[in-house]
Amino acid sequence: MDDGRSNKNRVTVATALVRAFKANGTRRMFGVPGGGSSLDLIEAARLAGIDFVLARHECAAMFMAAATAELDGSLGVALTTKGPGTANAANGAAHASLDRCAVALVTDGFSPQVQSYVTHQWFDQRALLAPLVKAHSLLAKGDIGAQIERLLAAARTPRRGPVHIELTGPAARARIAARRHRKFAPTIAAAGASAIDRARAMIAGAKRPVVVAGLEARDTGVAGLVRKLVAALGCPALVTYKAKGVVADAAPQYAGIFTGGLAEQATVKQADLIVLIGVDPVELILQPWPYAIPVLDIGYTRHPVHYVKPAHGVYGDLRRSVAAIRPSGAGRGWRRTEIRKLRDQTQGSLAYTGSGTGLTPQQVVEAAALAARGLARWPRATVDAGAHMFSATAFWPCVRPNDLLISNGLATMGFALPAAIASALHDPRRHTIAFTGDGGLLMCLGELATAVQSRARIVVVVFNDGSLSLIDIKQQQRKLPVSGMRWDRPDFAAAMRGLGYRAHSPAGYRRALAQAFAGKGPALIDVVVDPSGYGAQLAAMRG
Ligand SMILES: Cc1ncc(C[n+]2csc(CCOP(=O)(O)OP(=O)(O)O)c2C)c(N)n1
Repeated sequence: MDDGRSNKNRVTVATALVRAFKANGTRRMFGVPGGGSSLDLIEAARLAGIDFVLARHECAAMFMAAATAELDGSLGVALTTKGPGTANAANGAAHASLDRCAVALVTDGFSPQVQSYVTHQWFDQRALLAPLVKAHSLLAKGDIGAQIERLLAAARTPRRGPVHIELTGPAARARIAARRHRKFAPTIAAAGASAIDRARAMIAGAKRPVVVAGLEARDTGVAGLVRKLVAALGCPALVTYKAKGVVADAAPQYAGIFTGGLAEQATVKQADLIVLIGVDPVELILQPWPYAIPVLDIGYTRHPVHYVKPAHGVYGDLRRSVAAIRPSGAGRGWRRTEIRKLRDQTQGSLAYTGSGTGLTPQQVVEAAALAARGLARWPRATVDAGAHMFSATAFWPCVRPNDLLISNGLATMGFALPAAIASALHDPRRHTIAFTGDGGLLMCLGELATAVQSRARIVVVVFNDGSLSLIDIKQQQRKLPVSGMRWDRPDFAAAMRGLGYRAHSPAGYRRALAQAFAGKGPALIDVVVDPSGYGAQLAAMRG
């Protein structure tokens, strides 16, 4: 804190903080500001060359920060005011926590002096966010520079997650000694040689191994090694939703998505060893582990709560672990044709026939993929929570890691649009297509204005079924009367007047896609979909 020494070589806490962000790769911050520390941070960021993107809701700002951290491996940053802004950000903090995204959430706070007489907007912000964040600081006392480094290290060390900085205006403006912040690189010890040897022996002894790649396998340097491993083993590779693209959909080994449900069981039940690479148990659905097959678990750390007790675990620097497992013989028990058949069978089980009255969700995704073929770069997809998610994840092909962004650990609605905006800002020359239900879009509709203002190159495709379908079908499965699930289909295209195209027919949808991809800014296609096949699809996916 300010000890009265000369101001030479001294900077405000706000400046020190944004410099540390910048050293950790931050290029833009997202948020909805308040009148206290937010203003100091925005100005310090401007001077440091970090853009501030004004979101319309703090939760969306957190989703944008989290998506940015996933895409460029940097530190995502969001800022909010105190009280309502902090409370609004809480669901975003839950997403960053359960989807393992390195994010600094800087909220305004109340100084002890103000707290002595104020109750307006006050609640214990630290306590609200405590279960969601890895670390917290007021940055008000002690060695502030060291605290900043500790916070950023906590956010960026696997399992990555959010940290909470509760910064009052006076604390942001206090002066501290300037220091050089460096990019934090987590030091993760390599797994022991004997653990690696045993893993190698298990793989060599397996005739029909199957590899399941999870969210940690997206990390730089890891995905390429996973691809080499499955190619050398010639075995089926499944990916979690977040790991789509770690093994490309077009790869001969690609066998589909792994959720812990039913759809993948045809493949996995034929294996004699399940090799989990970077799978975080948060990625799997609420069902017990269905296999009695031995599991080899390779990851950064052992997860204390897991669906399965692995026969063997290799924990440490993931890249080095996967690199060290050089298989000597291929998984002799698998034939390529067999893997292709299993993949087709799994995809086939998710096929969506519908009632013939409108576009099916599968058609919506496949037509978008067809229209995207003409583009110079394959678009990134973002996907919301809901029944449309099954078709979007199964039928949208991915080439590289993070070609598809999704909230899976938290599985929150209202994610796809903000994540698409972050994706477009990260990669302005590449299109992003946001697949969302009408319910999810209604939760973050204001971010369409953010998309327009930031000229984000996004195409929002709304599966407009006038219903919270995923819950609607669960209500029907329980033979309960339909109640509390449906509304009149909103006319989103009208809401997006001047940008939107409403599509009732396959031909109308194809025309809209062509126009949307040809445009430079955001576009929205409001597709009237037939929801009649969701029940069968859910049963095929999860059992
Ligand atoms: C923030 C939030 N609220 C509620 C839920 C529970 N939920 C999961 S899917 C779903 C329905 C989503 O409806 P919609 O966005 O229209 O997509 P659809 O299921 O119709 O494809 C709900 C309510 C959730 N996951 N996240």
